[in-house]
Amino acid sequence: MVNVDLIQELEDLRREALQAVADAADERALEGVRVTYLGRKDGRVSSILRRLGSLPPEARPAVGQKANEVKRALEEALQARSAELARRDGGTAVDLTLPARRPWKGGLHPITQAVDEICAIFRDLGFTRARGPEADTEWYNFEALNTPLDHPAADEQDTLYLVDSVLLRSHTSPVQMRIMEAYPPPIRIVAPGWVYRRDTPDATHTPAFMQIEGLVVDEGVTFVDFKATLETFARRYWGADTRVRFRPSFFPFTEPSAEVDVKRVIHRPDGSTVETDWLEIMGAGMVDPNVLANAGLDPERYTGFAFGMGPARIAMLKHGIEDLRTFFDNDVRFLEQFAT
Ligand code: 2NM
Repeated sequence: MVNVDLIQELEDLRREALQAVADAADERALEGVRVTYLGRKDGRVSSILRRLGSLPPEARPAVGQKANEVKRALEEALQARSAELARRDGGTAVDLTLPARRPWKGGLHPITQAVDEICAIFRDLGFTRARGPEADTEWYNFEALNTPLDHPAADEQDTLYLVDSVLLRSHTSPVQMRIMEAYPPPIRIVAPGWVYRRDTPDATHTPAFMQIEGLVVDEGVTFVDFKATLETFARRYWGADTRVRFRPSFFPFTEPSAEVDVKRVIHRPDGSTVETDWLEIMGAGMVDPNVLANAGLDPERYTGFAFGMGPARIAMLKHGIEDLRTFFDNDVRFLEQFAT
């Protein structure tokens, strides 16, 4: 009779335990169920198995078999429910429908982007990209460009000399001098590159900075060509509705000289527009006859115009960046905003 009672008890235990497994709301509750029925010390199925030895011998096989059957069924149910809970909890912890976070693979520096955009516009206008040495002589950097060595621009205080009469170029104009010497007109070039000045870094100065200068020399080049070319550039870069203004200025190597300013039209998302203040984007002018003569060109036959700008300044205006130094901190959090 004992074995019949125990077998009935095991059947009841199975039903009760499987229900408890199904009701377990989380992994903790499930572990509670496991301990209640299968716990090594006081588990209700375990203790029946432990008591097997005290049963009459003829009752042992049937009770043992039933107890093991219940134990296996319970173990399977616990495992299945655990997997089910993991799937459910996994589903709330990780939203598999979110787009993956892509690692940043790098991008062109915002100054490099500005250089490329500016050069691409001049390329459409027939200009070639030209390069030259970053260390050059006083002749190419100053004297040939109509800038005597006692001129304030040539002051040793402002220039990084390497050895006597050899210095880090303070502008890319020496490139234009070398091109004029090496190639006959017509000349249409842009010369982007690093230039160096003895400056203390602040929000608007760095001792090394990127410059783009341009030069056009041919027979019959006039002030109209000069204005039209730079106006076309400004409108292509800043937008077709940009206003362009030429303000009288002075450079040793151009006469007359001008500062070129733009006034941009900002288009707001609501369709309205607002104009910016006048922004200075470059210096420019008609090439001084002395400069052409220094390059071996006949100033009676040839005329030309030249211009110079700082792509970092252009990038600052374009992106609303306030401090030039942020371009050179190499902080990826800053730079990755401009990656395309
Ligand atoms: C500027 C402004 C005005 C310039 C002049 C020359 C050269 F070589 F033809 F004389 N190259 N670049 C020039 C003229 C540069 O930068 C603000």
